[in-house]
Amino acid sequence: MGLLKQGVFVMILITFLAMGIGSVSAAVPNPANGHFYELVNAAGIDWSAARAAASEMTQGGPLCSGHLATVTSQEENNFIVSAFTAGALSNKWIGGFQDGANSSTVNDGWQWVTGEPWSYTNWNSGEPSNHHYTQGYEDAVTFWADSGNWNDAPSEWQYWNGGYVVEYDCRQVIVDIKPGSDPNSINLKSKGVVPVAILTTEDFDAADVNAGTVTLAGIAPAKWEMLDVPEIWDTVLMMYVGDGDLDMVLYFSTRDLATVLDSSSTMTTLEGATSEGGHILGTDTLRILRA
Ligand SMILES: [Ca+2]
Ligand SMILES: [Ca+2]
Ligand SMILES: [Ca+2]
Ligand SMILES: [Ca+2]
Repeated sequence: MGLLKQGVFVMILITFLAMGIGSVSAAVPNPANGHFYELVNAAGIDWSAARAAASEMTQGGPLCSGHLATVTSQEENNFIVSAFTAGALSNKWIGGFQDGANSSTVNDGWQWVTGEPWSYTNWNSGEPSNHHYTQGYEDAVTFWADSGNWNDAPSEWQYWNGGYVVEYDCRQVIVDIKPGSDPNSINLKSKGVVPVAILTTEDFDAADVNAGTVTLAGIAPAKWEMLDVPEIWDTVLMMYVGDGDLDMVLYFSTRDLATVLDSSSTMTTLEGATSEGGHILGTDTLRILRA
């Protein structure tokens, strides 16, 4: 590696470290709540930087942004430990903290970054301790070494084996109402069906969607199939063509949609789950005709 290349490599490394992103595990879905979890190894990251980095991360798109994991039940704690192992979780931050007014105390004012109620706890024996109060109060939660239990630690601490657990409430997918046509006009008086595609992308396979769980504006599809929908503009053919990957196409009865959409509808939401139980979410625009 030449000097210049080395310099570029170091700069890239520094950029990654500045973002608080070291090695990131693949997101693991928890079928119990549909949320996805990632363990990020980021040596030397303090709790506030981890909180900021987690909030910048997304799962598929901005509708599904991350936050430091909020571990609000024994089931959720068990899931995280089984997904990543207690050893790998040692000294990794999660989303529990004390605000400034309560940071000098042991038990008061603990809360979650999402505002979810603070009720379940999994403190290691003797924790929370507020032990290192001279080095900044112990006001943030990490996993204790090799146990899956919790420790309160100074939020300024930068563990050599640090990092954090990110939780996403969903995974965003790309939804295309009436693939190959734009705008997505829907005539609510028609008796046909509206095709709606969930696109396969570089990091998402639409075949992983459990079609039986999908709804559009709360409506279940009449039928579905896998096919490669027109999605790329071909400048030679002057038309949209497929990209070679199979997408999921779901067909919704216009009469069913007419019960929930009206002439003011300009956007609608598709929801569902993957076959592994992760919650998926996507939106697309639409234009209602003759409503
Ligand atoms: Ca949670
Ligand atoms: Ca404290
Ligand atoms: Ca402690
Ligand atoms: Ca495709």
